Amino acid sequence: MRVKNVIEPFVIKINIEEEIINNYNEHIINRLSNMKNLYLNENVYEEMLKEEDKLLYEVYLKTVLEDPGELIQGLTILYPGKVGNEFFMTKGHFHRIFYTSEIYFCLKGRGILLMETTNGNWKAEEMKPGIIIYVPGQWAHRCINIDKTDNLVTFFCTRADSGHDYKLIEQKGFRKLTVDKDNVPIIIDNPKWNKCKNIL
Ligand code: PAN
Ligand code: ZN
Repeated sequence: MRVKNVIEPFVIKINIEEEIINNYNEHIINRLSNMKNLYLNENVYEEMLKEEDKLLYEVYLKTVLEDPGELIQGLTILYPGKVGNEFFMTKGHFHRIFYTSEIYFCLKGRGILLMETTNGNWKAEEMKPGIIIYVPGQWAHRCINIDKTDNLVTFFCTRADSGHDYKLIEQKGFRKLTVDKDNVPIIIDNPKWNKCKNIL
């Protein structure tokens, strides 16, 4: 039998009202300035940034050993808003260990989970309380908040060492975007897709 460090069982409590977990050990804050080149309307993006480096989403993580046998869990709170007519979203990523999968469990709000593969498949799943989405390995994933006022709160769980690979998304973007058209969220082709911007 493989010998590795044994950790103690533990419990996480989600406070849905407060939108927090009790024993997180990492807190990530993402602001507008972290989303350079990801939104379609660059002029509106720059104008908004001049006014305020708005808080777009926060992630509370419960990390354990970065071991393939362990899991990482957490809560993402994505605030409502738009850049131009494009809804606030997470950056989106592939996993560093490409074939690792993930569970998304929506607890609050209304959103879209946009997923795509490097060979051109894409899928958009509705997020609302009670919906659990299985994101298989090799699929990039991004949350979009399509509500005008409510936060989108999602619990996630993936392999502890799955990691994040943001490079491809930062360079190419997602093939699809979610925009507000006359008060209806619609998914459109991303005209900027693959216009390879080197933002590093
Ligand atoms: C999530 C995401 C989290 C933030 O924990 O990392 O929702 O999204 P970005 O990492 O794309 O900014 C996850 O999918 N982990 O693998
Ligand atoms: Zn992920």
